[in-house]
This record gives sequence, C-alpha cells and structure tokens, in this order.
Amino acid sequence: MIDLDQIKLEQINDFKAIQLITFVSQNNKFELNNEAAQFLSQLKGNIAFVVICGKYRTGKSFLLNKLIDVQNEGFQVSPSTNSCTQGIWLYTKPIINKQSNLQIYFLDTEGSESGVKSQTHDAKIFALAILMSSTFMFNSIGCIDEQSIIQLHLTTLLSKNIQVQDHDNNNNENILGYYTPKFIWLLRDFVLEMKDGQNRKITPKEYLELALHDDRQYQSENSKKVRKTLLTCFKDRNCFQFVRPVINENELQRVNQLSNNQLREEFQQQVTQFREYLLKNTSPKQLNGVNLNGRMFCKMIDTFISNFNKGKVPIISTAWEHIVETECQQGLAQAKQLYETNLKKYFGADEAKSFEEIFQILKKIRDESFQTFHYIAGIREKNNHFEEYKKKLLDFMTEKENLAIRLNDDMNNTKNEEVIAEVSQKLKENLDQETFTIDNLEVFFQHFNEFLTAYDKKSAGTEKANTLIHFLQNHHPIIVKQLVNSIVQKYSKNKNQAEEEKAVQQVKEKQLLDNIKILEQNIQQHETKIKKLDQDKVQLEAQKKQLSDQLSKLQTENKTIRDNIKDVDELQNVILQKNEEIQNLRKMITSLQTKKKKGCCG
Ligand SMILES: Nc1nc2c(ncn2[C@@H]2O[C@H](COP(=O)(O)OP(=O)(O)OP(=O)(O)O)[C@@H](O)[C@H]2O)c(=O)[nH]1
Ligand SMILES: [Mg+2]
Repeated sequence: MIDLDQIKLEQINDFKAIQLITFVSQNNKFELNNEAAQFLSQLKGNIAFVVICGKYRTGKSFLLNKLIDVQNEGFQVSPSTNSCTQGIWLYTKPIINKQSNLQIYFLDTEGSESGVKSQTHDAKIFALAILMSSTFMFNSIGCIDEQSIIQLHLTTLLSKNIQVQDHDNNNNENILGYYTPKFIWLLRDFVLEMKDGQNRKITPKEYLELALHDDRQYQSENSKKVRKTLLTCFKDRNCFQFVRPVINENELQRVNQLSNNQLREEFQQQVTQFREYLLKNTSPKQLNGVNLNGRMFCKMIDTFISNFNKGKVPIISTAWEHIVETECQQGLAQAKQLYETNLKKYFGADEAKSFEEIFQILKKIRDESFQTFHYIAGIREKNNHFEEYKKKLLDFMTEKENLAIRLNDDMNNTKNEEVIAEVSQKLKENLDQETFTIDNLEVFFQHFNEFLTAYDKKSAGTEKANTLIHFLQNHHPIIVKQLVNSIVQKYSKNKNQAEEEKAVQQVKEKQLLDNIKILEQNIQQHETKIKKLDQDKVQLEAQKKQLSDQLSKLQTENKTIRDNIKDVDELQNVILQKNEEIQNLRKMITSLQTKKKKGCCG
C-alpha cells in the first residue's frame, strides 16, 4: 500500500497521460502508480472523474483525446488490432466548469474481451472504473442490440466485485445503486435514425431506455440479466451517439494523427456537444455524500486495489473508513505542521512576550490549527475517528503551549533579572549608603514605589511576580536591617543623652546635697556660735550687771571717794579707766550681737 502522507508533492506543469493503475501480471497484482498518486494527492477543490470502458479497439482513447482536445500528447491510440491501453490511465489536464469551479479529469481503461486477460481481470477493471467514476461511459460500436448488451455483462459481476457493507450482502445490488455513478452509453459509428415502435423520432436517452426496458421473449437470459442490473445499479442514465470520425478506412487507421478540421464536421459537433454536456452534468466525485479531494480519491483507489490484491472484494464502507481515518491523520498532520510553523513565526525571535500577549497568540494559533484540522478531518461530523484525532491534536497543542510558555518564561526571567537590576539601582545605592532611616520613611517608600512601578512596566511574563518576590526576599533583610539600625541608633543616642543629663543632674544633686550639708554644718556652727554668743551674752550681761553693779558700787564708792575726797585725780583716772573698759565691753557686746544676728540669717 502506498503511504500517501509520504508522497512528496510536486507541481506537474506539463500535461500528459500517466498510468494510474498498472496490472503486474507476474504477481497478478494491481499497483497504484506513484506519479499519478502524487499528482492526485495535491488536487484541491472539487474534482470529478469521467471514466470510459468498453470492448477493446473501439476508439475509446481517441474519443477521450478529442474531448480533452489533445492529440499526440493524449492517451495512446494505436492503429493495430492489438489491445493498446493497459490498466487505467489519467490525463493530467482537466476540462473545467468555470461556474462551479469543477475540474473534470478523464480516465481511460484497458479494453475488455481482448482475449489476453481473463474475464475476472476485466470485471475487476470494470468494478474499479465504476468506483472511480463521477460519470461512467460505456463505449460500443453500432446500435444497442443483444450483442452490445451482452458486452455489458460485466455489470452483472459488479455486485460480486463491489460490496457496499462488510455485512448484509443480501441486498447488495440494490444498495450499490446509491454508490454508482452517472451512466452514459456511447454509441460509436451510429448512423441510424432513432425511432420508437410507433416510428416517432426519439432522443438517444429515450432510445437507451427503450432498449433497457425491452422485455421481448427472444432475448437471452444473459441479456435480461444485464438489463435488470443496469436498471437496478444505474439510476441516472443517458446515451450519446457519434458518427465515424472519418469516412475513409485508411484515414480511420491514422485518425489520431488527423487535425480536428480533417475529421467529419458532424463528428466534431457531436464531440463539442458531448463535452458541453459533460461540463454541465458532471458532479464532483462523492462517496457517502461527501466530495472527495485528490488525496481521498487516491486513498479510496488504494484500498480497493489492496483488497483485490489480497483476493478480497472491495468494501465501500471499509474504504470510507480508511478515507476518513486518512483524512483525520492528514488533518492532524497539517494542523500540527501549521501549529509548529506559527509557533516559530510568533516565538522565533529572542524577544520575550507579556503574559497577555502570549495567551492571545496561543489562542489564535490554536484556533487556526483547529480550523485546519476541522476542515480536513471533519469530512463528516461525528465520524468514527474525528474525536480520537481531535484529542491527539489537543494533547499536542497543550504540550506545545506549555513548552512555549515555559520558554517564554525563561526568556522573561532572564529579561526580568536584567530589568530588576536596572530599576533597583537607585534603591540599592541608597541602601548601600544607608540613606534610609526611621525619620525619612516616606523617602524610602517613594523610592520603593518608583522601583515597583518601573519594574512592573518593564518586566513581563507569568513569572514576573516571582522574580520580584525573589529580589525582595534577598533584599528585605538589608532594608529591614537598615531601618532597624536607624531606630536603634536613634534610641541609643537619646538614651546616652538622657544618661548624660542624669549624671549631670546627679552631680548637681550631689553638689546641692553637699552644699546643703555644708550649709547645715555652717548653720550648726553658727548655732553653736550663737549659743556660745548667747552664753557670752548671758555672761556679758552678767558681767554687765556685775559691772553695772560694780559701776554702781564704784559710783557709790566714787561717791564715797568723792565724799571722801581723797586723791580725786587718781580716783578720776580710775573712773576714766573704768569708763574705757566699759566702752570696750559695749563694743564687744555690740559686735557679738551683730554676729549672732548674722549667724541666724546665714
Ligand atoms: N470505427 C471506428 N473506429 C475508430 C473510431 N475511433 C477510433 N477508431 C479506430 O480504432 C483504433 C483504436 O482506437 P483506440 O482509441 O486506441 O481504441 P481503444 O478502444 O482505446 O482500444 P484499446 O485501448 O485497445 O481498448 C484507431 O486507431 C482507429 O483506427 C471510431 O469512432 N469508429
Ligand atoms: Mg485505448
């Protein structure tokens, strides 16, 4: 089996016929040609396939060349009696319906009944042709008669060579009708006038219908069976007639070398009309109601071929499952590729992104990838493989997202470290210089706020807070220590001052006490002196009294003396002397009194 995902897509510029399916007689196997698979896998948009089948040497390849409007570079046409076309061929140039943008490709098949290959082989080619067609053309020479109908006996083998489901084979032929293409019978060298039983002119389509519904008794069982199968399996039927392209037998042999204007005008017109019909009436190739792209078409053929090669009958439902799974795989692969490309595009630069930015980008590329996946894998909602591959994609994207966030965080962390080093410069300088004290806390907070604002503005990423916390954890001991130091310093300064003042006070108190003591001593001394003075006063007063007494006595004596008048002068001197003594004593008393007074007050 060809791994379609591994096929390298190349633009095929030159149009040519390429072999699509080869039959390798040595091992009795069909092969899907690599070049054709490569070509088909890159086809985008709506595509359709018109396939021709029929007896060998009946001008099939030649007619296709005329429909594509190519000559030598078209399908191979040989003048000999030997079977020419082998296997199934594809022409790389389509005819295009510009309105519906449908590319219609032509497939040429090897002629049946060549005698070289078995009927089983012919039936397989016929079955493959039916399975590949959007429009199936059966080519025969002359009118529709018993002989030409029997040529279509391969249709009766269809239900043996194509199975719709892998179970319930009873109704296979009827169900097959839903999977078969449009059927067109091409009548070559047809020169007769088409008329019904009542001799009325009829269209080729009516002619075909009459032939298929003809149930006259003389028909063979084989013929009846073919008619019945055609009516059951092909619901959409039509018929086209062509005159011989040239009249001259010699020219007919080299008909492929003739230019268009050398062909009969009627034949040219019929070709043109038929091409127009195909352009208008061919539908995109579908399976299960879904338009197939080139890759899906390729996968379908590949599955059918491998079934035949294994000796099995191709099962449409199995082929469909393979197609769906291949598309899911393809959807997953393309979505992953797009995701990786977008990741590189948005996260390729060394520049870290902000938290908000990264989430916006991741959402955008997640959506884009998912859309791609859905576009390819969602060929039918809720197909059997969709959810499984969707989960694979989601897991893949989640893993990549986590990685992207981690890488971005790493980038951010490095950047944030640089930012924090830059914006904390001023704060650090002040800390180093121990500028902050308990008395200028507002300055500290101002610096700190400036630092926080600048960091918040310049930093980025989910880990920005952690970087800040880490910084603060490292620096807060310094900040706290410095502030505590400043508090300690302030209070220790106040304490010293208070102690000094207290000491001075104590000295003063001591001095005061000492002074009081001295004063008390003085007072005591003075009191003692006063006491003494008092005693002296008493003594002196006693003395004074005594002296007064003496004076009185003396005065009395004086009087007596005077009376006695004895040595008055001497007595007078004594009196004078005594007066002097009295004067002295008075002075002493006065002085003592003064002293006492002072001692009381001092
Ligand atoms: N009578 C008749 N002969 C034709 C017509 N077109 C082509 N031929 C002749 O048939 C020969 C074979 O033509 P091809 O186009 O190769 O026929 P084929 O059906 O593709 O043959 P295989 O590939 O062998 O099956 C040509 O060389 C012509 O001589 C036609 O419309 N009528
Ligand atoms: Mg041919």
